Amino acid sequence: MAGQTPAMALSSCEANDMIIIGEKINGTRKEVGAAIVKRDANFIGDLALRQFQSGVTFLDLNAGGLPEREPQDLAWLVQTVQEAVPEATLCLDSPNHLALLAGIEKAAKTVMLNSLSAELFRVEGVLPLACQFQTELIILPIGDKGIPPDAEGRMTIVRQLVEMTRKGGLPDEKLYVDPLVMAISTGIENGNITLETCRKIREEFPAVHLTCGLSNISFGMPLRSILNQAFLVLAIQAGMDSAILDPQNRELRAMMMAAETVLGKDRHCMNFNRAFRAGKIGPVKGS
Ligand code: THG
Repeated sequence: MAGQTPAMALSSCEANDMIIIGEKINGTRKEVGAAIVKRDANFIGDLALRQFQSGVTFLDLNAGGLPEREPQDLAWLVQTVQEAVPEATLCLDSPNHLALLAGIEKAAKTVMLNSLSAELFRVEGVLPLACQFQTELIILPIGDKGIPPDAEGRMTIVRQLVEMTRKGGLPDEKLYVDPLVMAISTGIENGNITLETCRKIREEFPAVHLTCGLSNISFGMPLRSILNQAFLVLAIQAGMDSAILDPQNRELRAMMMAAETVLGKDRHCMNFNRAFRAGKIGPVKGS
């Protein structure tokens, strides 16, 4: 785009709107895990619809539970969510390629896969699926020796993985690199390491998206939502254009839009004004 300032060039997302991946359908959450076991389609359908209506691009589906049940559980989740919200695009959240394949086979349209890492079983299992079905793909800088403690170590893995996806014919635009967010309560530099990784990825791979599991930052802390908001603002400044989060958290959504606006990613402040007039941010209409 002509006349772009360096700050604007940081964003890979031309339509200045964050790509939100709704986190709530996750079997490790107690009520969701129980609903999956009981095959409670109303409960899951309702969670899907409410997230969709609050504005998400993708709905994350994580079956959790026992590994041997995961393929059938994820297939059921896909079918159930699709019946409740046919327009939704799904993000299948599992390291297990058999579960991902079972989900893909039930899905009406192309999904996002969450995720590929450099662990051998995922390179052998998940990468071929992403290339074959041309899915959107989340990439994690985890290797066979775990998560590298610093940004440069994470970059080494990201470089390896991007080389593999390029070889497999998946365009960079379909990649969502997750720099990995670790709890600030377990390491004082955890936030800074993630932010530094974001900046390096943005610089070296301008066409990829950047996403993360935002609320990991606040595990084990009070006032989690406030910490999540602070981190989201900094991550957006570092080039994050997507996040896995609770889309029904209005404060978080308002903070996200405010950050994009003051960073010059919202032309004529149009998104912010529109969202306010539509009652998507600010006081709940009618109260
Ligand atoms: N990266 C990638 N995928 C991921 C994660 C990541 N998938 C799973 C997880 N991390 C992101 N998903 C969740 C889902 C739920 C919660 C946190 C992360 C959670 N929910 C609260 C609960 O269940 O009580 C409530 C949420 C709220 O009220 O805000 O904690 O890092 N690629």
